[in-house]
Amino acid sequence: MSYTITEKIIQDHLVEGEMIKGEEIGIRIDQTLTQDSTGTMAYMQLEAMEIDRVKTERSLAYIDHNMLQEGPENMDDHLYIQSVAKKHGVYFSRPGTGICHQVEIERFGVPGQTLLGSDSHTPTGGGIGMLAIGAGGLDVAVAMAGGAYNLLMPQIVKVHLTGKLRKGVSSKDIILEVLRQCTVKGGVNKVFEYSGEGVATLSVPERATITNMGAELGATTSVFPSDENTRLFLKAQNREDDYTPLSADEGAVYDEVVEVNLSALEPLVACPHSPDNVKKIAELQGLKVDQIAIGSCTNSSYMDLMKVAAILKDKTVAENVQLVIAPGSRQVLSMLADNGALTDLLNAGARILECGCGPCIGMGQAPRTDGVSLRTFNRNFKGRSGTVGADVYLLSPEAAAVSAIRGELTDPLGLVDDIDITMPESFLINDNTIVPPAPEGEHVEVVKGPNIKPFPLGEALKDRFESKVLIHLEDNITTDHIMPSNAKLLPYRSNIPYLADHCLVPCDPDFPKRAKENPGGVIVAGHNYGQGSSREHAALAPVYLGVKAVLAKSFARIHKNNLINNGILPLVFENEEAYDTIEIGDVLVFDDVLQQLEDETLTVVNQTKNKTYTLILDVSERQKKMLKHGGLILQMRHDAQL
Ligand code: MIC
Ligand code: SF4
Repeated sequence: MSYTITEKIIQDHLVEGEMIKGEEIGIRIDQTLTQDSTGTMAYMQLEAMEIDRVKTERSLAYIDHNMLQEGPENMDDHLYIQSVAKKHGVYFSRPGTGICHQVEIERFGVPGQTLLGSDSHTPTGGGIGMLAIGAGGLDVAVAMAGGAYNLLMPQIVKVHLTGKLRKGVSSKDIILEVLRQCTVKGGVNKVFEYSGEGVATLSVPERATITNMGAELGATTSVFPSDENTRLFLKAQNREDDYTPLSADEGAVYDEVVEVNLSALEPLVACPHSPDNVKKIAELQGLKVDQIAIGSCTNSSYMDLMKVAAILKDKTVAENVQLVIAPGSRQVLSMLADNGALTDLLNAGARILECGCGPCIGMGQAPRTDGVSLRTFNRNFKGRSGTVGADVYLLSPEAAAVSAIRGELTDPLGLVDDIDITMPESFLINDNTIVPPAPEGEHVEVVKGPNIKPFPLGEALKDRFESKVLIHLEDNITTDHIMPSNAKLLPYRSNIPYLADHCLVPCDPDFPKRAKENPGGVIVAGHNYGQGSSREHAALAPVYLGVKAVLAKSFARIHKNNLINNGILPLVFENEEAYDTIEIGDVLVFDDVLQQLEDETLTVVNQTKNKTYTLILDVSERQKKMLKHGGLILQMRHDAQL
């Protein structure tokens, strides 16, 4: 038999089910990661499972999102995570160490292993040959407790890379091209596996840019082979022992093939307000720019920032532009400081931010009213930058740097031919801000600030209920719409009652009020509902508001799991025309629900419109059980009493 990389790693970790495409399997998780804005909930859920020590090979808790600290809430969250991590056997990456995905690749990623992270960009680890998957906090808590991670055996897409990138074209352009071809909903329940002669031309950080932004395809994950470049990267990180070669077998079978000829690729840009709205920079050349932000887990590696520094050396950022740069990790920042590149950036007029997510999640640096911001990030959903009217464009570090000098969107082709940055033979290594857990048995007090409120629980599924339609939404609603995040809201990630008042407000400011006045309501949506982040808050806030079901044309993978884990029914219209006949305020009657749940098809009556709809519940037996109990935690409590 010939196997793909994905199949090889899954086979090595398979603990439940069979590798049959589309069927649920369970895999053993070697490593987990959490970050602070999803971490508080994940660790409260771990505490609820009453597990003394995590059972994974290594688990890490990062602080990278919530770093503005304009009130006590953020640092309270940091201290909770620090103490709970220490107690339960989790390594703690102190704030300032860097963005979880960047640090993970640098210091912890191991080819062939599995990684589950409570952040949708966990697939960054695919750049080093891991099967790295993003999930909701509860799934990560289960993995930390030693449980399997359940997923549908994915379809495998071969992304065949031929040729070699020209100067001025970067790995960001490769993933933008894949997004252009496949769209933000083209990757659901698929793994994108990279192959072809072009792979060897890309370093691990370049590969990580691609696997990182593969999240925007809605994919389960993306993965590169582990080869000589992987070995050299690990060696430079003084981790050569972690290297194992890994590649697909000759004759491995793929479900789809995407072709990208690197030699023919041109610098690209994702236009507002979706990462798949991709155009050639050349077509938009000259667009006036107000702000440029370089960084995020997609493009903040040492090599990315060295390229930027080389382009900016002895130049000045255009008068009309504010340039901000957030290095991905302390390793990156200290190397730039050591070799003088930081001085080049500062002298050009760049503002250096601390190592963290920063503007990517709207934690500062919101653009001006109706401004144009070019960013090397991965998401440009409307309002995510903190300025609702701003237009955010996503592009490579090279394109961002040349645009910063000109003050307008500029195609880097032909402008950066003299820039030559290669991988260093050794990176600067200092893990002193990664705090190890306490030895087993040592007493550690868990510190919980007053803003940390218990997570909400649903209730067991009723056999009959009536629900009002609370909102009617279009396609591609993101979790940034459902549970917005910005400098004002991120401090409340451990306070669902507070956050619930902001649920779906970008779509309809009256939603929270309407939901509270009509408990037990439903959400109606189009395709790809819940795309984007892994934040479980986009399910927990609706739970708090009493939402019982989401009726959609289709769902994004992580959000669908988060709904099920928390007891909300994810129902898909059998006939999409039904979507058009429903309006806000309609009363839907759900009857004989428990039997219909078993049948995976629900007949629901719209009492207001006198219509009947057929809705598909595409879930596994395991998930049916959760839904019946009102979510995994309630199911666990129920099982524990038996
Ligand atoms: C994001 O990029 O949207 C985030 C913020 O990193 C999220 C996690 C979160 O909402 O805390 C993600 O990608 O999962
Ligand atoms: Fe942080 Fe942005 Fe990456 Fe999310 S996408 S982990 S907010 S840098």
